[in-house]
Amino acid sequence: MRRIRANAIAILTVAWILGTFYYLWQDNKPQSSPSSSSAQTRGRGHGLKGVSGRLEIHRDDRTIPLIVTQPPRPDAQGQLLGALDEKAYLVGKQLKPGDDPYREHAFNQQESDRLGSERAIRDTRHYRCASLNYDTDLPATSVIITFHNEARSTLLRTIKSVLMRSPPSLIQEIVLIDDFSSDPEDCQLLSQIPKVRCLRNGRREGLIRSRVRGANTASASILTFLDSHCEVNSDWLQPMIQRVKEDHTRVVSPIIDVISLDNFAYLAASADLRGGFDWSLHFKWEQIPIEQKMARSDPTQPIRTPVIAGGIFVMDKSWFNHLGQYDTHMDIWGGENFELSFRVWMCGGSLEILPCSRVGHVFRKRHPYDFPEGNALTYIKNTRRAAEVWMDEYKQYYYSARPSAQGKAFGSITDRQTLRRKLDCKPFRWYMENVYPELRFPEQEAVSSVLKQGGLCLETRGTDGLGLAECRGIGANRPQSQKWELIEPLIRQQDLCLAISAFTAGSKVKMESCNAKEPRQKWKPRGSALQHMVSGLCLDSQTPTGPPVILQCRPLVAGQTWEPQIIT
Ligand code: UD2
Ligand code: MN
Repeated sequence: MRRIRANAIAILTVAWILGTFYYLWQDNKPQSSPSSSSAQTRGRGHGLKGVSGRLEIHRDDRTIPLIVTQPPRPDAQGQLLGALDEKAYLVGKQLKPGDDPYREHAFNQQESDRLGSERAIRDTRHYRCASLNYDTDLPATSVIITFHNEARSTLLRTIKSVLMRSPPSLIQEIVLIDDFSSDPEDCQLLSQIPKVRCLRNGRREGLIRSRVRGANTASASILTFLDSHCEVNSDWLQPMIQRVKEDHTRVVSPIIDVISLDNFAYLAASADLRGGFDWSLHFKWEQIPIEQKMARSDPTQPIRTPVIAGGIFVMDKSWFNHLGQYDTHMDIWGGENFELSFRVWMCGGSLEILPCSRVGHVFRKRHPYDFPEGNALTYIKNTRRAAEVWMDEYKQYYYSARPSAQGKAFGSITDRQTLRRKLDCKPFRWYMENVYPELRFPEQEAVSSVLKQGGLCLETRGTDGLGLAECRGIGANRPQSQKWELIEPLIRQQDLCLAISAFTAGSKVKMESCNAKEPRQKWKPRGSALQHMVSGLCLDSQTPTGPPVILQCRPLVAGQTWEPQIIT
């Protein structure tokens, strides 16, 4: 009887230990649920707010996290905030009974106040990040936080998380720029915290000029920008400073986790996203292209991104200055992230997201503050400036996507155009081909036509074949196999594009998956001929029955004469 009891106890003990290990392992292992890779776009009340939240639903979104960032040691607590009376600071601005907790900040202030100035959060990094090593002599940074009427609890939590979760030697200072908030004490009182400095604007400047002011007074050689409602996570800073130290032309940002605007839960964002946009210059998170995803064997590697969200990034100070800081004629909010991103890429730098750096941010659905010139006009002014200076002939797509921008004032851009020339930046076409080839051209540009030669039409056959055949159907009733879209440099039919098989004369032309970056798919019209851009050879039907090839261009030769005829 005793033996049975002993055995039962032993079995239960082993089961309990195994269970505990399994539980811990589940929590720490890389996320594999399908939802973990899906970007979720949050609603946008006014249709202009450019940042969408992204959310990873965790099967184990428990209230008590197992892997948490280290809270500060109790003895370090006293020194952390210096002379600041934290309680008095927070109580000074609490909600009164009956107040709408969302009114002033567009997030649930009551929840934020209830949380206090610090809390443990889940370490959301891939488990492999924890074993990476960084240089011991990384340079220190100036953290720049600009704000206009931020809630005291979120602002203080941002600052405290930086002080608690960064190696102290890396934080040279925290520069707060109070962008003319109603109460100057929101900022002033915080300068009692060691390393924290407070600058107040004498009038509302907007986040762009405020950041430039902060950068100009920064004493460290590396700049770190943060929004005023963030919480940084374990080891957030080292990966970013390391990358910038290795190459000062890199501009790096963390994965931005989501802090719920309702209950302030800290939620891990998907690690498979990068920054993108549409032609109206509306920012969006998007999946990393499949080829890049397949090529990523190491989940701790940086992710190249066409644009950054804008609020959270690290940049070398001399590189920031060399590249022209920001366009200070942009007002209040919006568009500066495109301008900076285009400029960095086109003028010799790069942008990346570092998966081993995580920072939480409260994504909101509306702006809690006013825009003196109105929200829409300000966004148009700022994005028009970005488009006019940087997008060359591609700006026409911006205007077709945002017709209301035409004729709206945007001030003089001479200074920024001079800057672009002085820096000898590459054309926007280069950016499109090398950085963001996945950006589709607007639908309305895709005019369908037939490619006629004599009485015959170019058509596709089988999976990748081509040939000439009798033109069939009238107008929109043409068969799909004879409908072409000429969107420079591609000649496409749905997802397939005309491609040469080799760069030599006589090489066959066939169909393959479209990729605007692929040199074999680049064509341009030359008189009535279609010239392959790289080889300089022309599309030639050779014989009416055989597949087309590329041959030396010979003007007006029947086999090289193609008349695109638009299908109405
Ligand atoms: C995102 C960026 C934000 C900025 C913006 C485009 C993130 C996490 N956030 O919008 O940093 O790039 O896109 O412009 O990527 N502020 C001022 N003065 C103002 C208005 C705002 O100081 O007149 C402060 C504000 O208190 C906040 C920061 O600027 O700390 C960004 O504003 P936001 O949080 O409203 O912008 P967000 O996160 O929607
Ligand atoms: Mn923000």
